[in-house]
Amino acid sequence: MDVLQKQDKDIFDAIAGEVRRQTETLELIASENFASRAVMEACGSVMTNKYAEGYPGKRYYGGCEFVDIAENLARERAKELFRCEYVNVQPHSGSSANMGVLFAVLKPGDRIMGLDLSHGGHLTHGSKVNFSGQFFEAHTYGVDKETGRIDMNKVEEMALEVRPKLIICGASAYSQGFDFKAFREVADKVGAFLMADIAHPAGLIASGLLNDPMPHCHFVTTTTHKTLRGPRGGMIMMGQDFENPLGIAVKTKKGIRTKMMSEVIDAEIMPGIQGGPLMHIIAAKAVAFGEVLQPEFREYALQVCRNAAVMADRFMSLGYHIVSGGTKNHLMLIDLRNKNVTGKVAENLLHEAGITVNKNMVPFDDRSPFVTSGIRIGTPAMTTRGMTESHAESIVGLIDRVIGSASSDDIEKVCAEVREDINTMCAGLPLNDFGPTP
Ligand code: DSN
Repeated sequence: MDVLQKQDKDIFDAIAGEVRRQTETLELIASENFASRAVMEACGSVMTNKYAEGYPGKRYYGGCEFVDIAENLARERAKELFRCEYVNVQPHSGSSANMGVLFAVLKPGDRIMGLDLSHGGHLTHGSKVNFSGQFFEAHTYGVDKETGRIDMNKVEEMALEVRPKLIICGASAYSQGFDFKAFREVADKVGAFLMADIAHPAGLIASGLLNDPMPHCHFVTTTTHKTLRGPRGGMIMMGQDFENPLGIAVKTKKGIRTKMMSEVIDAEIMPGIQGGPLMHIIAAKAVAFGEVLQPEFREYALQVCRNAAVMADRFMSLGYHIVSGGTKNHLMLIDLRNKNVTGKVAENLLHEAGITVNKNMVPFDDRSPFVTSGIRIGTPAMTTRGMTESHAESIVGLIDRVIGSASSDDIEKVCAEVREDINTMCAGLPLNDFGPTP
């Protein structure tokens, strides 16, 4: 980074500050991770200079022979990883991937069903402040008030009443697995498409640790930067391509035929909603998928789950309420109402103590999204740093010290002491396979 340091000190300093922040504090945001040096080198490569609208072998620009190699490798590796027949690696984000599918198979005003944002869903699953709730008539299902878990009988009941064209399963703050087979049975009963958004647990699914959506869902979308530990981006997959039942006919040399769904999705991503693909990011996706295909990645994914399970158990033994009663994946949602602390206050105090989490709505929350009654905690990033069960136990103790002292006069002192413990815990643990300095 010496060129950047000489040319633009302000940005260099901001990046150096971020490196220090990531290195010295504990990252527990469930959707964040630390990409490898190889992934970051591809992100920072000359492929950022290239326009390549279109797809490998069929571009609107010349000079695409090397970016084609990168995109083909990303596609082939993703197919191997997720055992799927079709993949589009061009979506700039998870939201773009979801938009690509929704716009490809729905018309404005069509009905969709997804998990409510305040019950662990995502903005793009039908929230009123998002395109998914504005272009479409969105109906959201929730978790059961007692168990905190999705009740498939209620999902079916709602689907029979609403008769949606698309059902979305997947979440950003749900610590149980999804029964994709049961969702498909519901979708088939009402003639709906089924889309799984596996942005959060993708790395665990690729490692075979959670149910596989591919045999059951028409579409599977993901981000590439969470448990997959790649560059920031999105992707759309189909276990099997199929003839588009919406029946858009195309003229070919051999006559008229119905478009395949892969063609419809490809066209929706480009030119439908995106222009030139981010070829440096696509190259980095290929690198990340190459890493996930290595046996060591499965070990990493197992440790992510072990760390989360230990934390959830320890929290519960200290009287914390984990929504859904535990975790089967990389995250947990803690309802802090019995601790008399809001999510906002907990997030701020933990930040003072060198621990980064995000405030999060909990099911049936009576506070606004800016305040909330909960926090979400995830283990992908700490596990990348090499932390194991003993760290997980200590971290819960430190979080409990801060939250338990929230209304005491000593809180500043407690945060400062915890911050020192966190610095000591993080010292000597590189973020990934690279050292702490830029
Ligand atoms: N913002 C992401 C998360 O934190 O889960 C989802 O898009």
